[in-house]
Amino acid sequence: MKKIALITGINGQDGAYLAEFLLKKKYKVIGTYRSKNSSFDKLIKVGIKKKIILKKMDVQKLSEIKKVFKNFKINEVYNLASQSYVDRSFKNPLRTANINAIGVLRILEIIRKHKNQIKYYQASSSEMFGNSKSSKQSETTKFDPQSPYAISKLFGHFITRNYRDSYNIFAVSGILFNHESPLRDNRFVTSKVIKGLIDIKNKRINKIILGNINIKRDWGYSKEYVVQMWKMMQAKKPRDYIIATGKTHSIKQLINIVAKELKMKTKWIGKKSNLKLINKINNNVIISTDKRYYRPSDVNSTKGNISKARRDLGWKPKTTFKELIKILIKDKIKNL
Ligand code: GDR
Repeated sequence: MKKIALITGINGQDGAYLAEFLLKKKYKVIGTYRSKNSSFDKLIKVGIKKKIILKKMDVQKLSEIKKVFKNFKINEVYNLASQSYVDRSFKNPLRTANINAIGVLRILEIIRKHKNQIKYYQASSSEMFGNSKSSKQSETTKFDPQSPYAISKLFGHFITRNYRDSYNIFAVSGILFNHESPLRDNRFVTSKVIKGLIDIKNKRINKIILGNINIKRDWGYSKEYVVQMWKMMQAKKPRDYIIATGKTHSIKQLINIVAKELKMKTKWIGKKSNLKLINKINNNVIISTDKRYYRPSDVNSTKGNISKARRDLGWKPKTTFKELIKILIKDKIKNL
C-alpha cells in the first residue's frame, strides 16, 4: 500500500519540490490549494501537476479541511500553506494570523480526532528569532519576532509542540531559514535582484530600487531543504530542527556576486545608509534604495546553527551560496 501524503500549499516553491521528492519515494500525493484562482505554474514547471491529486482546501475553512481528511486515509501532513510574505503581513495582519496561526490549529484539531494515526509537519521560520541576541540561532535560542508574520508563525510553532506534548501526536516543526530556487517569485529579494540586473544588462529597464541592503540572511537551496522535512517525519522521535546553511551574506554581497556573474562592471557610491550601484561603463545608477521598501520592523541578520540537524538527520548543505546564485541566474536567463 502506498503511503498517502497531504501537502497544503502545494502551489508554493516548497510544495512543488516536496511533492516531486515524495512521488519519487512512491507516495500518493494530495496537494491542496487555497482558492479557485490559485496558479499551478510551479507544478507545471517541475512537470508533476498531473501526478498529484489536487483539492481545494483553504486552511481558513474548517469544513474544507474536514472534507479532505474524510475522503483520504492520510499518513503524513506537510503544512506548507502560509501567507508567506513578511512585508504583506504588516498590511494584512488578520489574514496572516488566520492562515499561519489558526490555520495550523484547525488542522491539528482534526488530526487529534484521528487518534494519533497521522504525522504532522509544521513549516516554522527563522523569522521567529527576529533580532535575537545570539549571532547564530539554534533550537534553543530565544525568539524575538519582528513582524505579524513572525508572530503568527510562532503560534503555529508552539501549538504544534503543545499538541505533540499534550496528545502524543507525531508533530514536528522545521525551522527553515531563507531558501530559494528557480521557483521563487520575484517579490523575494534574491529573485528581484537577479531578474533586475539581467533586465538592466539587456537594456529592458534602467534601474531597480530596493529596501535595506545591509540586511544579512542565511540563504540555502529549497530543493535540499524539503528532503529534511521528510527526514524529520521519518525520525524515531518527533523533534524540531533548524535547517539552514550556517553561513550568512548581506544583500549587498548578493548584488556583488550577481553583477560579477553577469560580467557587469559596477561600483558602489554613497554612505552605508544610502548606497547606490553605478554602471562603470556609462556612470548610470542601476541600483538605489528607498525607505518605501523598508519594513516597519525588520530582522537584521540570520545565521543558523545546524548541529542538531547534522547529528540527527545527517543534514549537510550541498549547494554553496555562489552555486545557488548561478542556478537562479541560469534559470532566469533560460526563461527570458
Ligand atoms: P524574507 O525574504 O522576508 O526574509 O522571508 P525576502 O527575500 O522578502 O527579504 C529578505 C530581506 O531582504 C530585505 N529587502 C528586500 N526584500 C524584498 N522582498 N524586496 C526588496 O526590495 C528588499 N530590499 C531589502 C527585506 O527587508 C528582508 O530583510 C522569506 C520568506 O520565504 C518567508 O516566508 C520565510 O519564513 C523566511 O524567508 C525565512
